[in-house]
Order: sequence, then structure tokens, then C-alpha cells
Amino acid sequence: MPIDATLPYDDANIFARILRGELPCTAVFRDQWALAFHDINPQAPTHILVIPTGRYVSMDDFSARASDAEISGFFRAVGHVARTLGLVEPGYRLLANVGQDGHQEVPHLHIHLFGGKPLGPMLAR
Ligand code: DGP
Repeated sequence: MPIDATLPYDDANIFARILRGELPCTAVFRDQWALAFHDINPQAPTHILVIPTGRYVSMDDFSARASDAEISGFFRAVGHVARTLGLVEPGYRLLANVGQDGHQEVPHLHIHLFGGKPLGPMLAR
């Protein structure tokens, strides 16, 4: 079920539990600002989720409340992960779902990083 992105942060959400080490993930990168790990239900040969280490529901919440250091650290981590995984030369796609119409299912900001094959147009036509 998609979430309401205007609700307060829920510390019991699945990505909060992964950040605290209560649930496993297959991590590819972690620093002060971000954690990147393989999506449990990959939609492309490479499907990584990059999440901020701070408590933010969505991109809207993050852009409104995060510090400049958190924002720059997070987006530098996204770029670092893409470069490290060799996605830049063939190309890749970033996606962040927000709220009900965006069909966001986990209420902790996450950027999907897809690659490893030609991905086609962004939306079905
Ligand atoms: P979204 O619809 O943008 O909220 O996508 C949520 C994604 O999170 C979806 O692609 C599946 C992934 N996901 C959900 N639960 C887990 C989990 O426990 N572990 C991992 N690695 N990914 C998960």
C-alpha cells in the first residue's frame, strides 16, 4: 500500500530497522550520510536503493528539513555508488517515489538506482 508522505517519521519502518542493523541487507556502500543496498525485489539487473541515514519520510521531507551537509552528503553518495558500480558509461536511471500517487511503499526516503540493461522509456506509453 502506498504511504501518506505527510505523516510523521515512523521509527518502525523497514529501512529504519535496516539502518539500526535489526534487519539484514546486502549493502554496497555506507558512510555518515547514506546507506546503499540491493533492492529485495529487483526490477533491473542492477537495482540499488540509496537511503539517508537521517530520519526523513520522503524527498519532500528531506528537501525541507535536512541540513546542507546531509543533502550534499546524501547526493554525493548516490553519485559515488553509481560510479562504483560502473553504471555511468552505459547509463542508468534514478527514481524516488513520493506519497500516494507516487506509490511510495516504504516511509523512509529512498532513491532507486536502476541499470545493467537498456531501460526503455520512463513510463509505459
Ligand atoms: P517504493 O515503492 O519506492 O517505496 O519502493 C520500496 C522498495 O523497497 C521496493 O522496490 C522493495 C524494497 N524493499 C522493501 N522491503 C525491503 C527489504 O526488507 N529489504 C530490501 N533490500 N528491499 C526492500
